[in-house]
Amino acid sequence: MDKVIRSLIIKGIRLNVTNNKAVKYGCKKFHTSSTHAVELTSVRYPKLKRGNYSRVTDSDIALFERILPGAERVITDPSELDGYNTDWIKNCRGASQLLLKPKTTEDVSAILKICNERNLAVVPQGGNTGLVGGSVPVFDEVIISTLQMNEIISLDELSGTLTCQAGCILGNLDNYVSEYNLTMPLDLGAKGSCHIGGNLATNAGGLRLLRYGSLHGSVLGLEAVLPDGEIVDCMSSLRKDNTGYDVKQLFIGSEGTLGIITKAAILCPQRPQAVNVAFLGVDSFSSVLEVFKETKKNLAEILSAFEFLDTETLRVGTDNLKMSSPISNHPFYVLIETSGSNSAHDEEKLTQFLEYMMTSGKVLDGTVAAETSKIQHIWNLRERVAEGLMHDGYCYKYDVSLPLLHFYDLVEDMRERLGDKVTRVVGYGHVGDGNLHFNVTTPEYDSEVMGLIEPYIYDWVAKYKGSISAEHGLGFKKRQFIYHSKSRSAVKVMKNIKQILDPKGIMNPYKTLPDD
Ligand code: FAD
Ligand code: 2HG
Ligand code: ZN
Repeated sequence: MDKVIRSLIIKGIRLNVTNNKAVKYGCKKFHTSSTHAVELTSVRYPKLKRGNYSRVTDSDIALFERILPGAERVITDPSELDGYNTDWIKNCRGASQLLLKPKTTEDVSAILKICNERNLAVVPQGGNTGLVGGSVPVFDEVIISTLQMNEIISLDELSGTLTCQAGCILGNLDNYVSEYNLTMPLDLGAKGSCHIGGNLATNAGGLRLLRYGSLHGSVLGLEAVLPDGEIVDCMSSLRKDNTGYDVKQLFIGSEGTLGIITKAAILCPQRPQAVNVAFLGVDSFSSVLEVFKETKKNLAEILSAFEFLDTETLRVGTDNLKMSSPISNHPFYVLIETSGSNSAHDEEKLTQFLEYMMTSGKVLDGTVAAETSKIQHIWNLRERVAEGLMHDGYCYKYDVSLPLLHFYDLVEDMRERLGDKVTRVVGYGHVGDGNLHFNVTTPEYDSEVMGLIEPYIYDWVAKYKGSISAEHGLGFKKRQFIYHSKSRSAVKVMKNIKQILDPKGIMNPYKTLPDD
């Protein structure tokens, strides 16, 4: 035992707010490489037909220039548009010839009114970090970007309610509220680029959903503009408000298909004063589950994240991003984060827990971060997987909810099915939320590999009553498979709502809802 236990470096730490900010809340901006190799979506999906929308004319552009005066607000230069036409994961590329950058809700309203009257299709875009092709045009939709809608409007310190425009970058908001000892209720690897409006539109989950719950609970108020330009004001900041239907919820997770979110009021929890991160090696996925069960039992009130990576995922960091692993190689790794208010108490609890897990043989090796840089390093191994996978070439990305008992069977089954046709098959994600990130890579897009993955994977997930999209949404790429996870009656209600709010279908067409 003692060999194994000796390799556990337990050094509890106390992170003050400043440390914590430096470690977890740095705002890394993503730099995307050349988009030239990305095939146009309309070419890759030749059966998809452009809707019967108008095309942008010179007089439309002149009108938009009058609504959005000043430099850099109406973009028509094709080379500048290229990055906005292409998604982060380089799977989808549209051919929009016009990007608009409103600053205010009124700007958005005026733009949409014209688009609706002219029957011009639009795609709302935040930080363009979405992973399902929802944020870029499929054909030539007008891109409406929230890049210039980045004002923090107010912070009510007493209630912890932050009110801001939709284009504020998540990491910037977190830095801002940290000055008041508050934290944003969500955190994700794309925090340096993604906008809060994009987070709401995708109902993003992220690394702390286990602790703070989904955005459906944290958003107290929301403002959105409907396709006809009408401004829907649901900007209440009350915790409790049961006056009829909760209209704001409709926009959370609607992926830009119902309207453009322009403002939000978000409830920010108290920032934890003590944060510890453990990185553990285990021998099997059933051990990951054992550790999860024990973690909940022993660390319940201070647990803030429970993530796992398989050994191939860790290699993405070590091979592609040249990062080092803090522990020796194992089939699976678990990342546990605790966040509390009493450092000594949390440290003691975590130390005792890990000692117990090591002696019982459930954990083979582990380390607890003692310094800021080490905590950052451990989180990077997890948060930068999506970035590292891109180094392999093309990435087939899946984000599913599954019952934990069948969680990893999917990865093993697919690995066998795909054999040596692919570079890598990886499984990782938010075990604590029952959310598996399953990714496959090849040097370039391969339709044979795609044919082996889809629809097989969706049938697999449906068999176990999982969800084909746990947190990334349906966007362009998954919408046709919606019936694998949603009943016909529920989709019918969705379509009825879409018809009422967007009768001309100009809002983000070809996304979320399936074709009839
Ligand atoms: P975009 O990508 O610009 O848009 C996403 C969708 O929202 C599109 O359909 C778009 O039309 C719509 N939209 C954007 N802004 C608005 C608006 N103001 N009004 C209406 N519709 C709008 N997701 C998770 O859930 N959890 C994670 O842990 C996670 N980690 C990620 C890590 C990395 C490295 C990356 C690249 C992505 C990750 N994502 C994750 C994906 C995730 O969906 C986004 O990062 C984020 O929520 C999207 O925000 P965005 O501003 O980039 O939106
Ligand atoms: C994460 O949790 C993101 O890191 C991205 O949701 C997942 O790239 C992925 O598959
Ligand atoms: Zn995720």
